[in-house]
Amino acid sequence: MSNRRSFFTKASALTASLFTGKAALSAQTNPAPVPVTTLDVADLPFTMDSGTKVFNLIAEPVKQTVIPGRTLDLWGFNGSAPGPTIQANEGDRVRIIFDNHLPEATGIHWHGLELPIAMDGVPGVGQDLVQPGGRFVYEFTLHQNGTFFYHPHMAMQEMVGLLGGFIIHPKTAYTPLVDKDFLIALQEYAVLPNTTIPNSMAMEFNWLTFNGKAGPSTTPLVVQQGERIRVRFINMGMDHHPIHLHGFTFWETGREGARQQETAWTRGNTTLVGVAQARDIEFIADRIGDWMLHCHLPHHMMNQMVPSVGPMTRTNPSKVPLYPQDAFMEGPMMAMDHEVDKPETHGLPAGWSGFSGGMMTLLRVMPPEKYNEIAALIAAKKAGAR
Ligand SMILES: [Cu+2]
Repeated sequence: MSNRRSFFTKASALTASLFTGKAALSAQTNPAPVPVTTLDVADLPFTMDSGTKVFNLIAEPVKQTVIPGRTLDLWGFNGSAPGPTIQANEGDRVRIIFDNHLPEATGIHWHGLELPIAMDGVPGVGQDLVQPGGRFVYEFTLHQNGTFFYHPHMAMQEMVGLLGGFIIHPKTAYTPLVDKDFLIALQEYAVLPNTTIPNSMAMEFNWLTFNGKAGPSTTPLVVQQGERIRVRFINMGMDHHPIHLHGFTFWETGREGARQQETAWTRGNTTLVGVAQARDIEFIADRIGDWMLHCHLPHHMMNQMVPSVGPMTRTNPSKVPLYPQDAFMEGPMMAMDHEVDKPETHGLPAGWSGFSGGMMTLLRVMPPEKYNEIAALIAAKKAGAR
């Protein structure tokens, strides 16, 4: 009888995990939100001062390697573009000490936050410009929760890398609980041949990035089968990006500024992340595989899309009348498996990297033993880096 009871207990637990993800099993014991992971980008550290979280944010020129061999001269924050992710909690008082190490004046806008006008970061309206070498201290209380971001309110500066995520965790975790929560910042750059500096006036872009990396340099999202996953997207650029996930039908659960009530959730496999918008999607990773997650604009799925650099043409087009003559941008000759090798790419089929470019990454859903193998490799790499 006891065996039978335990069987039913296990069976109902399994059913629960299939429908709501593993996290639901611990919903009553651990309602705290999981931290957000921004792959390839650090979190901004903070210190405490009498109950206030104090962050130091520095705008500065940065070298950002988008794929091996292509390092761009961008403007970013604290060494990267996008800048480090700020994570805080609803109800927190935050102080952000902002230093301008750029060669021109700026100010930082907290995109979507409801705060006093003097903290809104619009030079000439709510505050004076922060001059090169200057400092401005922002301080406000967070009464919202959701996916936000920060950027200068200076159009051309927005086009050369100055963006960062600002996550405000709710007081109690959103339900159903997720096991993993990722942030992906969408940016695009127009870098003319023979330069490493983006042309901020251009309307056509050749470097399309997830968290400052173009495929295949983007780090895959590695998750364990059965986990409930949230991915948040933020977009700052000139284009709206239809972000498509293979293999799963997700719920869109949040937009810039707020989590949506459950009755407003929509299902889909592609979410259009417009300029200045955020989109949160959630799904249960119940299907093993290496699934594509990418912007579906064809020119945003490849690298170096500049007409004057000598595109690689298809083989023997002249033999086939009306054969498309344009470049093909993926294939074995584009592979760079070794150059982008990291724990998260462990075990991918040889040559995989020839088929990834631009705003593209992989969602790797793994059975426990393979997941643990990669987790061990990641831990070893971190230990080696210390
Ligand atoms: Cu796109």
